[in-house]
This record gives sequence, structure tokens and C-alpha cells, in this order.
Amino acid sequence: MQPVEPDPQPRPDMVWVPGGTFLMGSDHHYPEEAPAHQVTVDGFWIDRHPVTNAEFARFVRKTGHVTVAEQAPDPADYPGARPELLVPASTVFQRPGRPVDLGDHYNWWSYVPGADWRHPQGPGSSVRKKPDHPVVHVAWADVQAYAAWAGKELPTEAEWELACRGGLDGAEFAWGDELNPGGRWMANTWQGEFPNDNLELDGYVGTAPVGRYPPNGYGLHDMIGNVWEWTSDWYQAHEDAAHGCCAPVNPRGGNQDQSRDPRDVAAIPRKVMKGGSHLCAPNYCRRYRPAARMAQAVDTATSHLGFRCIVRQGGGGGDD
Ligand SMILES: [Ca+2]
Ligand SMILES: [Ca+2]
Ligand SMILES: [Cu+2]
Repeated sequence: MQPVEPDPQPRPDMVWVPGGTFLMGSDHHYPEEAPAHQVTVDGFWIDRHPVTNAEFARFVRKTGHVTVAEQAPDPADYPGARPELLVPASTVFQRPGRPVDLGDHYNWWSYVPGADWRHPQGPGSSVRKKPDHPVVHVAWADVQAYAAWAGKELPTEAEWELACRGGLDGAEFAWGDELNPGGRWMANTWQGEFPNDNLELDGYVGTAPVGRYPPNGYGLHDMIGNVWEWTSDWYQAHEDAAHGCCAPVNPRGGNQDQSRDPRDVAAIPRKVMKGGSHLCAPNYCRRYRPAARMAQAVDTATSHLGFRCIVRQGGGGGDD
């Protein structure tokens, strides 16, 4: 691929990620990351850090946007749901405070009425002292609305992963091959036994202000950890994306219908989220790596999921 000269910086606080061919995924970790396969992506501009509470507040002030978590779900969309669940609410991490079965995530995730981006832990909590923390409790419709307002787009999984790797093709982490080189913490993750003992060695139990940890090779902060980040790809297995013969160019993810979880009665389609969060811990979820990926239902907001945006060459208009 010919190196492309970037357009001038479209918005403040964005950095240019040169396009190229890189190894996406990993054969050495969780099965959903395999097989590692070559992918080619055009260059693009990306936000230096996840969208913060202050930035999201400005969007809400200007547009009057009401997030998904602030609205009661429509019973028609959730056949058989208990009525007490059909209230404005969001999914919040709560430390169980006793030993629990790690096989059941309901031991630490609670659906909390009144939890939303302004009240990340539920009623009584606030973001007043957290203007520079990443916004959380945003569902897919919310991040899409923000991006449209900002004249930006959400990255594809391939764009996000290329940016996260910071030019270190094939490395385990966004900064090299060691989790904490020389004892230094490079991202906001979880140290200690999840979900009860947070040793806080990296300085933060929950979210951290953006930019507290060193940037990667492209100057990007918090790609790994702090909060998971939405991408625009419908979730599909990497086997379905990898082709033996050639590197896909600007892949756009899977098919909406096939992204649904067969065990989900509401059959909500799912996007890919990337980067891991402040809850990723060695004993439970080692997804503080560029290759890591999880499926996330589009209607679901949580206390550890946020986003950042990109602008593609030629002014941000996607070709789909
Ligand atoms: Ca931490
Ligand atoms: Ca992140
Ligand atoms: Cu994790």
C-alpha cells in the first residue's frame, strides 16, 4: 500500500495513525482472538483519549440527548422481562465483599435503577469531581449520536486494534511484551484477586482521569484499560474474517443478524468492544491487550465501557 499523506488535523486532540498491514488477533490467549491474521487498514485520525464526562456533558447540553440508560426499556423489545427491570437503569460493578464463584458474573454485576452517565454508581453518585474521567454507561445509540454531532465516526475493530498497537506489530501489550515493565504500570487495570481485592498498585480502583498513564507509540492514552471502548463492527468470530490467501482491506466486521447471542431471548445484536478496563485482572480476565475482544449487546451500558472516535481520510464519510 502507498503511504498516504494525512489530511490536516480535523479536530483538536486527535492523532494520525498511519495505515498499513498488521497482524490482528492472537493465537496465544483466549480462543475468540484466534487466528491471528494479516489485515490492511487505511490511515485515519483518532481521539488521543476516550471521550470524557466533560466532553459528553457538552454534547448533552448542546443536543438535549437522553441516553439509553436514562430511558425505560420498551417491553416489546424484551419479551418476558420482569416489570421491575423495565425502568431506567444501567449495569454497575459492585464488589461482592465475600468469596464468590468466578463463573457467574452476576456475582459482581448489578442492574441498578438510576445508574447512568451522571450517576456512575447509581443514585447518590456523581461525576462532579470527574470531568476528566472517561464517560461510562453509554450504549451504542449514545456513542453513535455523539460521533454524528462531533462530525466523527466510531472506529472499526481493525482500526482500533491498529491504533492500539502503536506501531509494535505482534507485541503482547500496547507498549511491548511485559505487563508492567520495570515495575511501572502502563494502564489502569486491576491488581490483586478480582472481584474483591483491588490492591490499587496503579493508583486507581475505578476509572482514572484520561492521560494518567504513558501514551503508546502513536501518542494515544488509555487504549488499554481504564474503560472498554465501543467499535462499529458487528461481532463475528475471527475464523470468519481471516482469509488464507490475502489480507482483508478495511474490514468492517460481521453481519448484524449473526452477531446475536443465541442464548439471549431478546436477541439483541452485538458490537465488538476492545481494550479491557479497570476490572481486568490476571486471575480473571487478561484482556488488557490489543488483540482482546468481547461481544457487547448494543442496548447495554455499563460502568466500565466508554468510547473514542475517529475521522477517516476525506472528511470522515464512511463508504457504507
Ligand atoms: Ca486500577
Ligand atoms: Ca480503554
Ligand atoms: Cu476484562
